[in-house]
Amino acid sequence: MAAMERSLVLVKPDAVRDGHSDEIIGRLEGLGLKKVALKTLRMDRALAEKHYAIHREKPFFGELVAYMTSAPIVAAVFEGEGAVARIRQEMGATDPSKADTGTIRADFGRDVTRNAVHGSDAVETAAKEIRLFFAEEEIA
Ligand code: D4T
Repeated sequence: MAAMERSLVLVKPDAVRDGHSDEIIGRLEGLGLKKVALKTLRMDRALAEKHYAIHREKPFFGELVAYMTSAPIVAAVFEGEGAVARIRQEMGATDPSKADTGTIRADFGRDVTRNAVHGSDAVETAAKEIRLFFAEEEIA
């Protein structure tokens, strides 16, 4: 049986602005995962650089940080068995044009940067990411 896990989900600026955040969060709740934290915020540069620190040397880092700080996002923590992998499956491939039909990125992503959603890629990453966005007292 898959272990109880937490994952950080970010609904990215275009998806929030287009009014898709409730639908995206709802699809994840529909997997049977528990939403234990939720907030809308505008990421500042320092937060975006920490969240994407692993990509610092990548050619797209500057564009990614500029994008993620360009407008409000919705951040959520989901909890459940196998939450990390199940959320990533529901999100679809990084490039929306390659994402499976019916996935969040296929339905709401525009391109590889404006790809609608972020989900933690591992349990250890999730713990670090969640700490960047939420105080423990903000998580149910
Ligand atoms: P995250 O981590 O946001 O859930 O995305 P993925 O795990 O699916 O994708 P990733 O780590 O390869 O990329 C992280 C983040 O960078 C953006 N990106 C990626 C971008 O802006 N331009 C690019 O060329 C690539 C490859 C999208 C997700």
